[in-house]
Amino acid sequence: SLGTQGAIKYAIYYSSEFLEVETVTVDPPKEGEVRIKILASGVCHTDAYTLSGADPEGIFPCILGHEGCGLVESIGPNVTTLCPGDLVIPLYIPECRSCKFCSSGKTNLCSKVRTTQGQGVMPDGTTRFRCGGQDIYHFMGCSTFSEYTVLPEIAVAKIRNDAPVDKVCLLGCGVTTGYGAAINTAKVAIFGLGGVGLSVIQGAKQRNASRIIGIDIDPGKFTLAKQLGATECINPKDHDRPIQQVLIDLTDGGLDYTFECIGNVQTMRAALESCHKGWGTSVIIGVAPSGHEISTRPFQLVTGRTWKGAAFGGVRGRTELPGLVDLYMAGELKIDEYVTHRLALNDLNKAFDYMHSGESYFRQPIA
Ligand code: NAD
Ligand code: DAO
Ligand code: ZN
Repeated sequence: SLGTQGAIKYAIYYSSEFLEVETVTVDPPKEGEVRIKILASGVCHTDAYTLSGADPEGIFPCILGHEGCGLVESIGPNVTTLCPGDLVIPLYIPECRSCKFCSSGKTNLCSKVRTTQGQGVMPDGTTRFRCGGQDIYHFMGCSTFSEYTVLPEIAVAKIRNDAPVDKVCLLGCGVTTGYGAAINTAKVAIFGLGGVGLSVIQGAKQRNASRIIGIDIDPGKFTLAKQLGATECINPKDHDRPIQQVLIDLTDGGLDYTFECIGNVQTMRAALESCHKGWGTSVIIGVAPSGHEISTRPFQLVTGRTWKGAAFGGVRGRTELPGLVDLYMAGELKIDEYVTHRLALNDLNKAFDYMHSGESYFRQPIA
């Protein structure tokens, strides 16, 4: 229920091993905050990872979800950039435009609310969710698996009001993460053809890459990868040699850029070692399980390869998401192709089942 209005609404919070639908009170926004009516949300591996209990930073009970879209329902005091009725995308990386990181012009990793967000609370140290007299924590500062949520104004991207919410919600994480990370370049390889990898393909195509090689152990992903711009696809299981060797031979010495979109430290190594000597750059996008470490021979770096990474595609959410929505509306960025199932909030556990079973996530043919 809404703190001030008493209407009954449902939200979802963690309870042992699955998600439960409960009635949750969502308090009104405090100073610098907005309350959002969530209209659509994607389901991402990071939600599943935290739900599984393997995430050492998971704080429970919480409301999961971080890939959403909705309408501003009400605003707290001193909110100047948003009004009730604005269509918005919540941001797990905010954009305050004043911290050291925002001011640097070099990164999107705004630090303004970093500490409290990691603790599952709002910037004033308290939570806006309560259930049965108990405080419920926020997740990634977003908690989009709820009919209402509260975010700081600096963590909300206002977008055009005519965008379809069940599509552009995917710009809240996966699509932006891949699309934003792509760079002007010639020859690229993408390891992992899920939502993130497919979006790197779209970004590479838009930036006129001459050769876009998709790599996945599931050939069911190749049809859509090619449809979105991959010039060729490779299944490492079809080869006896390590995939880096296959790629180096295929590309006259290696790729200009490679992107790891799996979250596996072995493929991170393969992606680096597939880069061309002297200039190749490998970008880590996949999130590896807690405690896993990357390795390679240092000579790989001595001989001019660069190893780097990006979060949320390096995109500054408030400034850049409206433009990505425009690209989608103009037909230049594909999102519809990624939507495999539509479920009601009550069926959220099914959405996780689909994701794990591979029935979802862009596998062709889709049942
Ligand atoms: P996904 O599971 O949909 O896609 C992963 C793909 O990798 C699958 O198609 C799978 O078949 C393939 N794969 C698995 N093992 C492989 C191997 N050894 N070799 C080749 N292919 C292999 O995942 P997604 O939603 O696209 O996300 C990809 C990664 O990006 C995840 O680790 C996710 O946590 C991460 N991510 C990072 C950010 C960020 O900001 N850096 C944001 C969102 C997601
Ligand atoms: O500023 O220290 C920081 C961390 C910012 C958050 C980075 C999140 C990157 C990956 C998240 C995966 C989301 C699905
Ligand atoms: Zn900042």
